Amino acid sequence: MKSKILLVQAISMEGLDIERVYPIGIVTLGTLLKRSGRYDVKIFDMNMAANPYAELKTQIAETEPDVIGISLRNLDPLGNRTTSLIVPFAMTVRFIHQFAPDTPLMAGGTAFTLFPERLMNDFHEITCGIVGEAEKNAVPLVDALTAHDTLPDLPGVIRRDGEGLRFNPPDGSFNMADYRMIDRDLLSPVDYLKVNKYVESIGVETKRGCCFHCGYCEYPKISGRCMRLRDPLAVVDEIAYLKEKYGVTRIHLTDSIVNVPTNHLDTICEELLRRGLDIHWSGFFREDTLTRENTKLYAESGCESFSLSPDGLCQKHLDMLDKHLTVDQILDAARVLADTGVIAVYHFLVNVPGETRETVEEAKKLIDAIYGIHAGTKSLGTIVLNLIRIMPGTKIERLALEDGVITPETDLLYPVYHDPPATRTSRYELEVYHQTRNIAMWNGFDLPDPMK
Ligand code: B12
Repeated sequence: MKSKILLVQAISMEGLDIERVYPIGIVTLGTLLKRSGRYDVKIFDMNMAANPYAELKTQIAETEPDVIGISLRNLDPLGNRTTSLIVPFAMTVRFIHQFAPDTPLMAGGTAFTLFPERLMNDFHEITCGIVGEAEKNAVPLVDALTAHDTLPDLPGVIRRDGEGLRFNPPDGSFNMADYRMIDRDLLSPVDYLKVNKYVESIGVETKRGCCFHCGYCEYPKISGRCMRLRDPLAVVDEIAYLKEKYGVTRIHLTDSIVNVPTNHLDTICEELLRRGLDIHWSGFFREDTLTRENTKLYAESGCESFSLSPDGLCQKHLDMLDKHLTVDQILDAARVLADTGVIAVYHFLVNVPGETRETVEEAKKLIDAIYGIHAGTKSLGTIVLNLIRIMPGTKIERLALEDGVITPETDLLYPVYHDPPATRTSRYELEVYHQTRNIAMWNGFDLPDPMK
């Protein structure tokens, strides 16, 4: 007889009006367990439930699981907000323990991966966890949980050992050439197709890992620095299947950076065109590999929004953030993107280490230049200005400690932003500056020359 596994996607957002995301991580885990042939898997996404805690109780009662898994995707909503998603996670863990006190509870997901030891120490209800990807360790771990054996010390597994913890760091060694399309029948994408206004709720992976070293970023910690690629044709097979089986026509390619290496994305787009797959897609792009030819290819193959995260609003900031990018490269990319007519959205960071009156004025020049370039085709979706969420182990954490923005006692599990008081208002000044231009662009207002 098969053992029963209940997988729970913890609350990933604040409020109900926020854009939802199909939980590809937990569905990947469910697929691995189901394909082992030893498990019946049920997935419950609390984000789609009208009354998530009551429905969780019902799910546990109906399933009577042998093991429960909980996925924590997000720590907090970012975007300068101070709400913590650890709060609903804590409540969920406690409810699970109350309704299924003897059932082993296994945790995982991107946010769990960022604070595994801390979360295991804070929440004793969690039996064990997987840090990073689950492809090579989930089945042996669940086998041991169901057999009541000692848990295996495989890379990525964190478990209790008496009063302490044993943690074998992940090695990111899963070869993405071996990736098999996940079993979305475990959680139908159909319910996710009508819930959002902007974001493509259905994600497809084309690769894992990120080779860049941006000073604030945790992506390499989550999936490694080596970019591991899926077969581009298999990616298109998956997109075609999603369209045919579930009617999915809008897809987010979930890679850290979708257009590096460039030829990988180019092959995917050429194949989308060759098969005449009429779908819309988006992803996060790096600026310095965008050309007139490849942006045209991306647009023709269905790219409906170019998301960019140049981050630095002036050269000094770009260098400090280790972006290995120049202001000119950002503007060159803006020009080729604007010519496609497809919406571009730029994400920048404000009040970063080294913010001064001069950097704020430089930032205004870059904002003007971007608006100027996109004005003709009205292709600037928006500019998003965020503070840096300080994460452990990053260059920004080190600088924030040196500058006294945080102290060694500052608890980074909960949202802490780099926002030194002396330059705190630069964010609002730049927000007014860009929003005024945004409204003028979309409504055709004339603006006085900002330089006068
Ligand atoms: C793609 C992406 C998006 C896309 C999603 C589009 C879509 N339709 O899917 C967009 C741009 C919309 C987005 C939005 C947001 N995102 Co986002 N996103 C990502 C990104 C780049 C990839 C996530 C992904 O799909 N990975 C692929 C899957 C297969 O991997 P996985 O989830 O890690 O799952 C594996 C393992 O974790 C494990 N696993 C997963 N669950 C479980 C459970 C158990 C029990 C076990 C054992 C194992 C396990 O097994 C899986 C297979 O190996 C990550 C960063 C990254 N590099 O991971 C950020 C990331 C997850 N996002 C993040 C955040 C914060 C957000 C937003 C709140 C940002 C915002 N303000 O809008 C929103 C929230 C949206 C929502 N409703 O949840 C943060 C979360 C950490 C944090 N700081 O809180 C990350 C880590 C980025 C960051 N800034 O550091 N995101």
